[in-house]
Amino acid sequence: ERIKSGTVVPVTPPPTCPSISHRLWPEIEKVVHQQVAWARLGLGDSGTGWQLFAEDGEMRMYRREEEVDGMVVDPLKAVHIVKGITGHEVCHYFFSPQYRYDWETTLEQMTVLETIADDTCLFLQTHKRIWPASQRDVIFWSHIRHLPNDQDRDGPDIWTVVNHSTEHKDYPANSGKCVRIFLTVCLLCQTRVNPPKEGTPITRDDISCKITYCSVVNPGGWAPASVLRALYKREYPKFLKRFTSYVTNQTKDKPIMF
Ligand code: 18C
Repeated sequence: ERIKSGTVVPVTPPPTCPSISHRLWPEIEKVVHQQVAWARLGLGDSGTGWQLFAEDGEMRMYRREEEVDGMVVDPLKAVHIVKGITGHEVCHYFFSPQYRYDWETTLEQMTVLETIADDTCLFLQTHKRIWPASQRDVIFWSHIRHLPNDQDRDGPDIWTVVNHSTEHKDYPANSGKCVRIFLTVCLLCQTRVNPPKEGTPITRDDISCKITYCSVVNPGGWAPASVLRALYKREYPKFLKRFTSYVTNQTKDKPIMF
């Protein structure tokens, strides 16, 4: 496909070495396991401790109010069900650098610092500044993974993307105009298929995707709690609605990617 003029094409360096021998690999394995387990727990049986702060159709967002040294680090858990798309598709568009400018509205600049493997990249991102606070940047590894369902034969497979902050010797934190934020994000998706009439192929009307999005962001420097919580309340629903609509639009005329 020809690239339209004016399209920003991110430069993605080729993989450096097999991911298993990469310095970050033990941490990636550990954090992915922890995050998947945490996301799969959902809200627990009674949702105890989680405060609903945004709701729109099938989407529900919950937070726990937490502070570390006076800084808001509220964990967030969101659940959404979207018809017509698969978990593989959702994770593909969330992970792949070439789509990020299309849906990430707070992004100013994204650089792929390293391609660790086809399923693992290291990103440096700067985000839009909110006056009068300092601009924020973040360095994180991002890993996409398919978890086949080997426990429950009727249960759906899982696709996940985990993003987790890390360091990079060439880009020390808080050395320029930006304050470094620290984050852990897990997007976890399960595809449900309504079996179509015998002999007819599965269409997008037969599928839906249950999405769980968990995040913890440390803003890095002090910002008033009320301002941060207002920002979360506005930006997280905006992100999840915009991103899922984007995936729906991107995939509607394409073959289903299971
Ligand atoms: O998970 C998401 N995106 C991934 C791919 O980009 C990845 C990165 C997440 C970075 C999130 C940090 C964004 C900082 C934004 C700064 C504020 C910009 C607001 C601009 C308004 C015009 O995992 C989806 C992420 C959805 C982000 C929701 C907003 C989260 C706010 C975090 C606040 C951090 C502190 C900002 C300090 C501001 C002080 C007033």
